[in-house]
Amino acid sequence: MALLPILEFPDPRLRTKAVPVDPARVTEPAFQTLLDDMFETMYEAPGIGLAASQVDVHQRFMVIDISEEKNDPRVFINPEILDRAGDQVYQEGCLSVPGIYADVTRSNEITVRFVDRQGQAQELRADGLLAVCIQHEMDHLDGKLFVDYLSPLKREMVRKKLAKQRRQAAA
Ligand code: GNR
Ligand code: NI
Repeated sequence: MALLPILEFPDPRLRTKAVPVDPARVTEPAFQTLLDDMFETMYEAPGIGLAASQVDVHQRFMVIDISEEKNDPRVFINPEILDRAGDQVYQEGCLSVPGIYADVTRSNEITVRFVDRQGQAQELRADGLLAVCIQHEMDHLDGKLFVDYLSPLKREMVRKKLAKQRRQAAA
């Protein structure tokens, strides 16, 4: 097991569009180890989701666990949203934009098709926080961050605040 470094805004690598995973590779030990390392990194952070893009792996998959007890690990490989309904507003944060929180409007309910960690195709209807998290992680796979939903002025304020946080951490 290993903790992986998490890329932080405005690192241009976070803008990479991830490519699909070959489903035949999912059960290979190297891929399974990467999933375990991503869960360890997410739990340690701590976070409720982690997209491969955030650890500089530009392939379409993510890990999620929204449970209080951290005992409900979920893997979504090659996720696709088949259907959406309604809107919800949630105050989001991101491990790649540490210490920043902002309201984002997303679909309230989604149906997602994906491959699980056994390499099996699945379909899931999700709502609430799970739906928010799946949509947030899928944005990462397309090189998109939640701060992209803010005005350019607010995003610039976020960039400056993070730069200042880093200067103070280094001093
Ligand atoms: O840990 C996280 N919390 C969170 C809260 C509200 C909406 C989305 C998230 S995902 C985030 C972890 C992360 O950055 N995943 O990419
Ligand atoms: Ni994020």
